[in-house]
Amino acid sequence: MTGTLILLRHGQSQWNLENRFTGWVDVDITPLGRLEAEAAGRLLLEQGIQIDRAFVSVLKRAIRTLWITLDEMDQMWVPVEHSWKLNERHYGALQGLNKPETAAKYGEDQVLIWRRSFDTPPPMMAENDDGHPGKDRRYKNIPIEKLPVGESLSMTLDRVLPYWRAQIEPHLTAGETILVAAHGNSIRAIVKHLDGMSEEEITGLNIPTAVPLVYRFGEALTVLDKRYLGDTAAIEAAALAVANQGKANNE
Ligand code: DG2
Repeated sequence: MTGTLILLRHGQSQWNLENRFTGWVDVDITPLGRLEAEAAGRLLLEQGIQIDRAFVSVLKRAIRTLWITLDEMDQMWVPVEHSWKLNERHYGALQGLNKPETAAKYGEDQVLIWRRSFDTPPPMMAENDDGHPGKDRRYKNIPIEKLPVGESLSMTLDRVLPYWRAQIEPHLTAGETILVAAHGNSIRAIVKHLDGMSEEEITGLNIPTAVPLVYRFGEALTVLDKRYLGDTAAIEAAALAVANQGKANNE
């Protein structure tokens, strides 16, 4: 048998709570999000999981979730690599908007296309927007033309996958246990790849906050099995709640 992968979406963020499109905006997790991250750590600890290495985006909701989870496991010493390639999809001009209000204005079908279609990007962020990633010091070493101003899931996959193959896969092949702390859509991109999901199938996948998703791999990184840790009914309800965040009456 080869390695083990744990995919972990961050705990509830302030904008998850307010139901706003977040993307690359660097919002923190809420007190509930911290509790969720602690619970994720306890679940991993109960399974006796020993992390060899962690990977995380450069957004604080994922970073803090990783810290809290590793702290709960008393494994804060593990090497951690940060990369913008694991960031949430860039939600373009939608960033900051309230999801139900956007659904009331443009229609639930349009919001569903923006949130869950595979290859329709959101409206792009203006190049002179104050929130343009080119104005953010953490991205200063990345050529400006590589910085997104709005991404579909397909575009997110195109940046995540080369990073996955080059930086993460070799450690799984070497038999390590890897924790990846990231975001709803950067995780959906990885799951689409690992599960060989079609563009149609991936539209129905919603990732709940801070629930460890554990993959075990066999030879040539074939997936032996995958499972969420925790109470199945609660996890299904949490995934449904994520799906419903784009409904017009979901305040
Ligand atoms: C959410 C996902 O990202 O939103 O950017 O609003 O995982 O960083 O909270 P996350 C956002 P949906 O695609 O589920 O609307």
